[in-house]
Amino acid sequence: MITLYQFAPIWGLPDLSPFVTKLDAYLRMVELPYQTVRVNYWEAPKGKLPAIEDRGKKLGDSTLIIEYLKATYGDKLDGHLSPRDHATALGMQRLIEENLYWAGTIHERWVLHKEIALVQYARALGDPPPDLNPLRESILKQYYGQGMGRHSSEEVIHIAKTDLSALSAFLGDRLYFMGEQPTSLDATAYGFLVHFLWTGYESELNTYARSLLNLTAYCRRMRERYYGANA
Ligand SMILES: N[C@@H](CCC(=O)N[C@@H](CS)C(=O)NCC(=O)O)C(=O)O
Repeated sequence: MITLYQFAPIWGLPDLSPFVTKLDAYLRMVELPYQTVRVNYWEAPKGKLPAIEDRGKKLGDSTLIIEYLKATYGDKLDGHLSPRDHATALGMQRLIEENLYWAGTIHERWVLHKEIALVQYARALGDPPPDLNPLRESILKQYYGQGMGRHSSEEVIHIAKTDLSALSAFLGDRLYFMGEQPTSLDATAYGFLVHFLWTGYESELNTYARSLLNLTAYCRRMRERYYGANA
């Protein structure tokens, strides 16, 4: 059975990391049996989570893992997409994972409201809660290196809202991000959007995300389909 290495569940979500939530959603979407195991991120193959172990191999990076799962177990979700649709889906995935992640998740949890990570994450991770200040230092360096950390908070929130609006406009009134059928882009979209919609804290960005009603309806639809009606 596949082992999914994770940080820890929080706020009723499968994990505190949107990348882990994405992979958890993907595994459910393709109905591959898996077990979750909590580990220290520095023990993971790339020093980040998620990671998996399967058939004696350990792999890191959610996107490379999904490529491996497709190659090993077949591609149940994306086979019908044209090369152009694949390219569009990849662009949307990168928007979410490479931009919205930094402007939304990282900025909110480690910069703007640092107690979310230092207190809420720490509590979820263990008793006694670990000191996450060293990780925060490392994340702040990554945030600056990525470039988002050079903007003011007002600018970063503006950037994140622009991404969320684009996602809402792209989804429109379709059931899933690439049409009437779920694709692997939905694992990313769901995995990241629930981290704005269904968190245990309030913020300007969460309020904005919740005002985009098609995104909320979409996440409910995904949750009902893959996590059960009462999830
Ligand atoms: N590209 C990676 C990103 C994973 C990632 O950034 N994970 C974060 C948590 S959301 C992490 O493990 N951070 C620890 C660190 O940066 O030291 C993927 O798709 O899995």
